[in-house]
Amino acid sequence: MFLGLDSSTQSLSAIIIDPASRKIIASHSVNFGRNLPQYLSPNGFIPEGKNGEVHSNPLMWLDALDLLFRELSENADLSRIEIIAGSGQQHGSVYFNAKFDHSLSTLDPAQSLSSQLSSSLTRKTSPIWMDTSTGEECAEITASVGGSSEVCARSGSNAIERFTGPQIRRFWKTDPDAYGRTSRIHLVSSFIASVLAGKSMPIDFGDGAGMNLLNLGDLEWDAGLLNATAPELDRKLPPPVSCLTALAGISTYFSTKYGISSNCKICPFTGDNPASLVGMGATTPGQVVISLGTSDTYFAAMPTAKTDPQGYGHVFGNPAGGFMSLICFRNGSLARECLRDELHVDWSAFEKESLLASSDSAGKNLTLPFYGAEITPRYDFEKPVTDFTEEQTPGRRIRSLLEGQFLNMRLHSQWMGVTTERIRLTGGASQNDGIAQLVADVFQAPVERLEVENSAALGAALIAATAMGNDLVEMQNIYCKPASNSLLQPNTELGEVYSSALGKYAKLLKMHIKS
Ligand code: ADP
Ligand code: XUL
Repeated sequence: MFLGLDSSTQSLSAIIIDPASRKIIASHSVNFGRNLPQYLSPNGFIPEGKNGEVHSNPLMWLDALDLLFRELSENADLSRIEIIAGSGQQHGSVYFNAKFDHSLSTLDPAQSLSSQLSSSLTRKTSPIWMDTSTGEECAEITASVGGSSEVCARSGSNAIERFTGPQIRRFWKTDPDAYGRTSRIHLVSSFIASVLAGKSMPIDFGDGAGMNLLNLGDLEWDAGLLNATAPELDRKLPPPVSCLTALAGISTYFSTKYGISSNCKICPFTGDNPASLVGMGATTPGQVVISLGTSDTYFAAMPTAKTDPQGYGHVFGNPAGGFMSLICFRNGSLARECLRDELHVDWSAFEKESLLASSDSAGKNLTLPFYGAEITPRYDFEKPVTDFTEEQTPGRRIRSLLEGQFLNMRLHSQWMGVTTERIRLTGGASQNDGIAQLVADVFQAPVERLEVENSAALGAALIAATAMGNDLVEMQNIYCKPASNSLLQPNTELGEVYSSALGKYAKLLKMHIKS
């Protein structure tokens, strides 16, 4: 059996698979807000941070780990788990003093993880991906290395506020003493893997690429970026490796306390998006994943390594080898909710039948679908911009907003040069057939939704099975199955309509951003 873990923003989840029986044996989740209310983080982070700061308490992640294993061990036989792999929310970082490695190797099963590791932290809270406080540090790193295109060429992304390098620089600038006392900096992913292994684990390429520190050419830490970020950083970072090889055994803390076999091995953990790429069965080019969550994300395996000339998209490592892209759109469900509330309707107005009623208007009315600041494209929008050729009825406004969102996505993913053979849709809004059909129509590709919802934890379990010698594609064929009746075919009559709307959308966007 193989265990996949995902330590995400709001919860820690586990999926145990048994490839021999082709079954999922157990899945379980601990919700930080609900199950650990003492951390006062209802959504997994400390509310009301100042100056764009969004932090979480790493002790909460440790308590979640103890709680998850306690509850899992009550419901499943953990002695049969051969390998554990996992993923973490990307970009978040955890800071430790020189005592950390010794504390990890001598953990007492009679006590909790958090009580034993808290004195090793040099920074009590961890900046996470929602943090936007590092604009100044991004500018400094960019200037020091020689411009945005240089940072992007080396690391796969422009310097980005939530990325770990700019966050580390800000820590060094604001608390140089604590930075000086820090001898180990982990990502959320490598931190959780280290705790399981009882020793510091390396950082996986996939997740490491979200730091603005990894050189994608040689997959080593980039000396120029390290120097531009903070002093002596090379000594504080674990080495970068692939997540596909189990490099360590389980620590005696976990084997004694939760009945895991002492032969169980641990893989380096990856990021939640690379793990999701695996769990969505999309590690080969041509398969695109669109996640319609709070924000919308578009990610896909890349046929060849290249970077976004406009600097909006990111390049991360693909756990199956090569690279993946990720493009994040801040105005996702939040924008859909704004229009829904403005029109005093519910989600049924976005459903298939309602959208069919406005199908004659396809591509005729344009909306730049942004209710607030956007990152793709980067611009401080205040409200949607419309250019309608027909009267603005509620039905047409909904169609036009959704078309605008997916045209914007199509426009800003063109640089990847991917031929979209199939789209796998996930996230809260993916269950809405109307929205899913518009994705199929705008991209002119079939859309599917999968049976298993937690794609990152599933992907991690598949990585664990692959590390044991199973074939990844075979594992994906077993576990990444479309839910029955979830396939939607594009209306090919709209192919021309949306190709022409794409050009008009691009023109409107350019005009607005310039003005
Ligand atoms: P996240 O993981 O980013 O927290 P989810 O993937 O759980 O978000 O998606 C939650 C969002 O899904 C909600 O904010 C809501 O706007 C949207 N949503 C839920 N149900 C529907 C629906 N039937 N139609 C459209 N959107 C929906
Ligand atoms: C990706 C990103 C988020 C986090 C949390 O760049 O910031 O998707 O990985 O899920």
